[in-house]
Amino acid sequence: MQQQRSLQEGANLPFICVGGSSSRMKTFSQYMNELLGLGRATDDIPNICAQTDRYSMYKVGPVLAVSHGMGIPSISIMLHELFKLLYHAKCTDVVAFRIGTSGGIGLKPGTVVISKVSVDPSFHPHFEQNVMGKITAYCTELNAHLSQELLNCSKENNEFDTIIGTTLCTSDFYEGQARLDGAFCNYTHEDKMKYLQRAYDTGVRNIEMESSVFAAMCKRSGLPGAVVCVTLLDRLQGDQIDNSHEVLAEYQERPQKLVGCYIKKVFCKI
Ligand code: R2B
Ligand code: URA
Repeated sequence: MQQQRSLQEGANLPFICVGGSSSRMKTFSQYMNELLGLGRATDDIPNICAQTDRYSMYKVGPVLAVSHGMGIPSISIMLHELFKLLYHAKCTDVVAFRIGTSGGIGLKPGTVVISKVSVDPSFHPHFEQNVMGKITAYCTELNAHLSQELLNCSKENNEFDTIIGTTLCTSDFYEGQARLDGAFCNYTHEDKMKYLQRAYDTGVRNIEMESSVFAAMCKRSGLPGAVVCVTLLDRLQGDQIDNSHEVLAEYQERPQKLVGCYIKKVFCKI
């Protein structure tokens, strides 16, 4: 029965999971293989996009895990190509997740933030797409039902703090996120703290670099989408990520666990 189910769901690919790092997406596919009892040998899940350096792609049963690199342009290219692939493969009822890392604002490091909406650096809830000099603003709200289901998974597991909050999406890690430790910095510690406080006051709880276009493209294509990112540090306390490698590795498993829990629940009901 389990085997039959996995074959059926393999033909239709309901769960798209994207994340920045190629190795993290490989680990995620191995984790999902175990969690869903798909019975593949761990080292027998190949990168099916190995011919290109653009991204890595791993398929296990109903899960397609794809890496997207860093920043809006990088994820945008991958999502265009992925959505075309889903269209030509006639996939239906697809749900999309971005799992990743972020900087927290006023949160204990290791807290997982499920994005309610992604805002731009001026705190507007939209993604501006410039096409031939004409700017169109696309809505960046994430799917509320899916976000709530993910939060429920966290409550059931009760392993780490998880909240639903606003996510700030920037085009730069340093000046774009008000860091003081980049190569250039024309503002003061006080300016930085004012900006981060303003972000917090508008509901922003974490900062990362891809959620806006992910949210906008999911909405445009009608896919329910969720963004689940762990916070690696509290930006109100500093700019540098200084936890040990082991601690950071454990933090990065947290979004995978939440999304895995949700997928398992849905998969086992099918
Ligand atoms: C989180 O971490 C990366 C920057 O270090 C970026 O891709 C993101 O969104
Ligand atoms: N990713 C970001 O974009 N910012 C951080 O501070 C940490 C991870």
